[in-house]
Amino acid sequence: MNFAGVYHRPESEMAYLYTKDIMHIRLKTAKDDIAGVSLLHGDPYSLRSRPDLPKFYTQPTPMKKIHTDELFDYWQLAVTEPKKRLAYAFELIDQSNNCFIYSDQGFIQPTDQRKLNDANTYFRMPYFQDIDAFHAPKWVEQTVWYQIFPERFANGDSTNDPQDTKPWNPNEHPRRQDFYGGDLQGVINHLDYLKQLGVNGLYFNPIFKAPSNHKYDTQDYYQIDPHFGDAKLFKKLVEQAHQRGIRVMLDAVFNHIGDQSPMWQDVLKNGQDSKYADWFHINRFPVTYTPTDNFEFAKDATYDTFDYTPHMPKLNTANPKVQDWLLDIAGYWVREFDIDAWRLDVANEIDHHFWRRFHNEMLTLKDDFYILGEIWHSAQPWLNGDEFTGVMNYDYTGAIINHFIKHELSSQGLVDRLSHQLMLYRDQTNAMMFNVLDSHDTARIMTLANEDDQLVRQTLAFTFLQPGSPSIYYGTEYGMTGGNDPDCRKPMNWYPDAKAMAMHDFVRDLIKWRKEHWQLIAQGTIELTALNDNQGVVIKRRLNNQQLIAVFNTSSEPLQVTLAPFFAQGFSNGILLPKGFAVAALSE
Ligand code: ARE
Ligand code: CA
Repeated sequence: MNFAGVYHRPESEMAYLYTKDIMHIRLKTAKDDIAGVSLLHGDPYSLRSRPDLPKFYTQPTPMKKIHTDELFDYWQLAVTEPKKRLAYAFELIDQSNNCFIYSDQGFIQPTDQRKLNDANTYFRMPYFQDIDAFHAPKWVEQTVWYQIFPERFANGDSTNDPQDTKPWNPNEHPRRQDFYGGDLQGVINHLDYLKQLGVNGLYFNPIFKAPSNHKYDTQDYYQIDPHFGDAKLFKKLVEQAHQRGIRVMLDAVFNHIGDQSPMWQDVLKNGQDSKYADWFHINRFPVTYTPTDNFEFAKDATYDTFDYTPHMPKLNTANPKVQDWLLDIAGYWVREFDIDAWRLDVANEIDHHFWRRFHNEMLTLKDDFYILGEIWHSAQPWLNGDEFTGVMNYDYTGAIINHFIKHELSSQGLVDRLSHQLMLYRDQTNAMMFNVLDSHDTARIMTLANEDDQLVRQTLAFTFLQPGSPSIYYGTEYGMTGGNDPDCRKPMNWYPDAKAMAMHDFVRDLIKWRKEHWQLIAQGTIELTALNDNQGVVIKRRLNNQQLIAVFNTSSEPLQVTLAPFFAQGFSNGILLPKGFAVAALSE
């Protein structure tokens, strides 16, 4: 037995409340090392009161191997305990039939009655505290998101256009400073379009007053940018979206503020004497500042910034005054405008202390509020139930692109990667992920796929079968193209040709399917299998009697697939999958 490969951590994603009285327990062991794992479990107090019994638990309960990645096997079991307090340990049998018990005191022999009768031997969940559990807002499980970059979605009011607004041309390559006149009225005008497409959540890039076209350099968090509209119009937008069953998520840019903000301007003017001096991370006075796009400048700046841009001085969120102010802003848009979610910009560079306050305040205002962090790497520290509900799943994006499109990751590599990611989080957290193939920060999937429509359809279908909510970046439904920022921000193509319409109908059907089967996708188990010789991937989802099998041919050749091993019975055998195609079967 590879003892060093065995790992468990209480009260983490390896031992958590799934519902208020069901706990999920996980164990990690070295890949292919262990033949079987069972859980010894019971109420710790019953052990003390019955010292005569050899074991306080009844029978060890077998755990299921639910995932495997490059290095490890992952075992899981759902348990409950009438007294809502749990002591547990793992009984492991290796390939040569040796048995060991893995406990809070390390490995012990199964014959060691003295240790087995000692409550302190066991891992503990001292009490099932529902208030500490990770709670997933139900509506998110049923949501298909649509991301809108407001300056580029639709121009519904030419009277608010910025100076030098360019004609709306979806084929043009936008430059960094260009304006095209998109606004909130444009979104309102297309709410019925979005409703027909089937999406039921809108994620807006920033809409507050800011000089740039992307508005990540906020000047005033309490004001809608005048080029987009005003508070009254935004209120109307939220109301009309809600009437159509569509939720609204805004972008909270709290890591930094824009250099045109009154706070930063005051620091520039008054230096150390500014009442905002400790609102920022200033390393030395006097503050030297050159408003330039040249990132080289900020490498030696006197203050901390987002990335190396002088336009975005970093806020000191450890300062209680800054915290109170940001929380007031966050609350204002929930209370007064009834938004349903915040997406948190550069969420990983802001302190956990602030995010815990943020979580408490938002959930007090709306108990099913969704908090989405922008984090590009693994995010366990933020996803324990007291900070974020989900993160933008760019880790997933990378794996999909590397396998389906770049072919730098094998089928087995993809399965390993996705399985690994799923095991970083609680099952209910996986259902809260925001799964994107592209966004305003990346090249568009159509361009990455070399404009191969079929390949894009395949990655979309694959994404819609994953735990988590899929998000469509505006224009993906019409197969829009675009390289990295700013090219991925072209004006929306409102005059689709036949090819674009075919993609639209595919996306619409996929959304409809996802919404009809939300329970299976959000709550069902998932099994991923690589097909031999790097030919593709099989996804198996199951919830009660409902079962879905989808086979994706990701090789460059047609592929003969025998479905029999994946199904108990009843499905036809030997389907020929053309290159870049997927087949799915559903049994109710
Ligand atoms: C753009 C260009 C720069 C250019 C600058 C000049 O990207 O190359 O020099 O303009 O003006 C916003 C705008 C961007 C703008 C940026 C700075 O949308 O167009 O940059 O402001 O002015 C990391 C962060 C992540 C961040 C990305 C961009 O971790 O939080 O970088 N994303 C958010 C938003 C952006 C926004 C900002 C932050 C700033 O979503 O739209 O930019 O408010 C790897 C790393 C990630 C890294 C990622 C992308 O995978 O792991 O950490 O994300 O690459 O670079
Ligand atoms: Ca306009």
